[in-house]
Amino acid sequence: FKVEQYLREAIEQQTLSLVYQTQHDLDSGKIVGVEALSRWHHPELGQVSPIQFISIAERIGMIKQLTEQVLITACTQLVAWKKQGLPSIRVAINISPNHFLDPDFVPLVSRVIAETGIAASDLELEVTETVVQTHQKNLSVFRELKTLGVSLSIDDFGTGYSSFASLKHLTVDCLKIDKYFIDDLLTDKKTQLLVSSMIEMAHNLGCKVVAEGIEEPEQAHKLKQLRCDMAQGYLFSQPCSPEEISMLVNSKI
Ligand code: G
Ligand code: G
Ligand code: MN
Ligand code: NA
Repeated sequence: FKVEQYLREAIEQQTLSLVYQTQHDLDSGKIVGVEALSRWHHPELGQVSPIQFISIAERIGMIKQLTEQVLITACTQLVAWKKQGLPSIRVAINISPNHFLDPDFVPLVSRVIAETGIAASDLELEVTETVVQTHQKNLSVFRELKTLGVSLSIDDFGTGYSSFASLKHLTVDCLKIDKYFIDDLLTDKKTQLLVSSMIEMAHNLGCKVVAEGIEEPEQAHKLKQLRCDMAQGYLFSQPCSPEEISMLVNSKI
C-alpha cells in the first residue's frame, strides 16, 4: 500500500499538477475553452495515470482535497491567463461522483469563485451519467450549481447506463460525446447515425455538444457536417502546460 501513502503525501504537499487540453469551436477553429486534467509524477513510481490515482484518492478519502486543489489551481490559472491579455476562455474540470454528492461541494465551488473572482459561467463542471443514475435526490446539487451560474456538462455521454434519464432530470449546458463513438465515426454507418441523433437531440434540449478524442481532420470535418459545436482531441492539441495554452490561444485568434 505504498502507492496510497505516496498519493496521500502528494495531495497533502500539493505536488500534483494540471495540464490543459484545448476545446475548439468547429466552425471558426478558435479555442473556446480548456479541460484541466490532473497529473501525478512520483520520483519512484514515475508518471501515474489519473485513471489509477483518482480511484485511489476516492478510496482513501482524499478526493475532496484533490478536487479542491484542482478547482483553485484551474480558476487561478484562468485569472492569470486573463491578466496576460488572453481572450476569455472557459475552464472545465472533472468532478468525481463521490465528491459531487458531498454536502461541502457547492459551498466549495461558491467560495473558489468568490475568492478568485472568475465569472461563474467561465467554470464548467464535468460529471458522468452515474451521478444522476444513482442519486436522484441529488438533483438539488445541480440546481444549486445552476443558481451559482456555473456551467455543467455530462462527460463520456452515451457510455453510461442512464444517458436519457440524465437528460430527463437535468438541465445541462453541454454533452461531451465519448471517444468511443468518435473512433469509428468514419467507418461505421450506425455510429454515424447515433452521433448525428445525439447532436440533434442535444440541440433540441438547448445543449451544446463537444466531441472528444478527435485525432483526424476527416473526423472534425464529419462532425462539423453533423452540426457538432465543439471538438477536443490530439488533432488540435495534447493536454499541455499553461504556457503552451497561452501560445496556442494567441496564435489561433
Ligand atoms: O488525462 P487522461 O486522459 O489520462 O485522464 C484519464 C481519466 O482521468 C479521464 O477519465 C479523466 O476525466 C480523469 N481525470 C483526469 N483528471 C481528473 C481530475 O482532476 N479529477 C477527476 N475526477 N478525474 C480526472
Ligand atoms: O474521461 P475524459 O473525457 O475526461 O477523458 C479525457 C482523456 O482523454 C484524457 O486522459 C486525455 O488525455 C485523453 N484524450 C484527449 N484527447 C485524446 C485523443 O485525441 N486521443 C486519445 N487517445 N486520448 C485523448
Ligand atoms: Mn472530462
Ligand atoms: Na472527459
